[in-house]
Amino acid sequence: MPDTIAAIATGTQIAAIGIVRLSGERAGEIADTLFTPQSGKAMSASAPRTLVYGRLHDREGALLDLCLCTISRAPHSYTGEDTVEFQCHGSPVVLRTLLDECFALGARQALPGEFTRRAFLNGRLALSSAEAVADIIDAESAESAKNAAGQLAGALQERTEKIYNDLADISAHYHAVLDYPDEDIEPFRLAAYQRTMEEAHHSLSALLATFSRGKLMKDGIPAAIIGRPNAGKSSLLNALLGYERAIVTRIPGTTRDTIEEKLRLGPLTLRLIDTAGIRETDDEVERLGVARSRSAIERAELLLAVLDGSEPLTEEDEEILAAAEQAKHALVVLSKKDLSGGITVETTLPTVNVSSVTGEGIDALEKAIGDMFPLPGVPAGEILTNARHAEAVGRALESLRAALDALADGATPDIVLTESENAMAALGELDGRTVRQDVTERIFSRFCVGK
Ligand SMILES: Nc1nc2c(ncn2[C@@H]2O[C@H](COP(=O)(O)OP(=O)(O)OP(=O)(O)O)[C@@H](O)[C@H]2O)c(=O)[nH]1
Ligand SMILES: [Mg+2]
Repeated sequence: MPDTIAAIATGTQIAAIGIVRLSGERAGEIADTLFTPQSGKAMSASAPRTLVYGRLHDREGALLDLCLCTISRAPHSYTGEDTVEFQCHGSPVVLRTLLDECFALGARQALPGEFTRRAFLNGRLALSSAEAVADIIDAESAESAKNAAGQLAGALQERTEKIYNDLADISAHYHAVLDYPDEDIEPFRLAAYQRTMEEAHHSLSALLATFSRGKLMKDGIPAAIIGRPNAGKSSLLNALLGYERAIVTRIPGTTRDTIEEKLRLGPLTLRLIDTAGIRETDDEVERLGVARSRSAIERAELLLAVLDGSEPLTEEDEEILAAAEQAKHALVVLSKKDLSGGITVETTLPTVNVSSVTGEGIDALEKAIGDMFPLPGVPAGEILTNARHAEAVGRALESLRAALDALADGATPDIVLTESENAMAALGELDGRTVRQDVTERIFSRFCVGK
């Protein structure tokens, strides 16, 4: 068992409960020194995976807290090693003192993600499940958290493992025929291989198709509010957020810089970006702002094109409409519905009339945005959200396609075999069985300390 690591698992804020966890050879011995169960028995003699009430004290016996402690024995623990968790009152001071006592007794500070890394290295978690631990912690919506929970429970692994095993069967058969030509082994079953690989290709293509939506689910949807000066962009930002985030005046050119705020809309997380009104200007600051607006348009997944609904369209409005029509997703927002002089706009884009002053139309706008980004109709856990996973699935698909082409062309068996094994290697990177060590190190270094 490697050295013993310790960390505060619950952060540094004051809270009702705070947890210090230990993993490694000395975990039990440290618990015995610092914790006395009410029963009088040693903690290391307590039943594993059971909460034990008692007195937490320092090495000299001075009382630190009354708390709960639980011990798990290798390999039946999260990390696969002996582990101890102290559930104390959530006082940062108590937790820090306890941690220092653990260090004095031979534990060392855990690195970011080190508990989960040990769980992976000890075969307790597939790599894709270990990554889902970070995703569930970082999730910004219930849907995102549910998908991460599904992946934590092995949804991706199950899906890819079946394909991996089918390909491994093909591979084994190929090797048997090629390596032992004299034995009485059934000859190649090319039609069956083809069917298996077609099915695998189909399943992985469907999985990869979820990634574009999955990425937006995980990272949020960059949504730029664009329009000419005074169109009502900042007012719309404020109305959507529900508070006065951006300065609003009747002077055109009020917003000079982009302003970004997160907005939760049911299952969606928008990264709303208010921009400087786009126009030709001699003012240097405003010109820089307009350049930022244009770059926000480039980066946005969704454009909210705001047109002043109380005034006739201008040339600048036409330019905004043209940009929106080019975008991946866009909505036209006709602002200032409460004022008279309503205009109509000819566009194929969905159009919503709103008043940021009265709030009229804001619900309809939110609904229209939601309708643009439906979730893929697949079980939780089967939406790809991780670029590393998508990249590996993409490579597996390329190799499968090459293997299928080789089969169809009547190529020599070794070509089919090589491509099929390349596909297996790519799939193995998902659950971690064929992943390079520097890749796993990079993955776990992004975790928080204590996880
Ligand atoms: N009556 C009414 N006035 C509005 C509405 N939305 C915005 N306005 C007014 O229009 C003017 C410009 O609003 P802003 O939200 O600052 O417009 P903007 O598009 O951000 O303007 P710039 O930052 O200059 O590009 C202000 O006087 C707002 O009060 C609305 O729904 N109804
Ligand atoms: Mg503004």
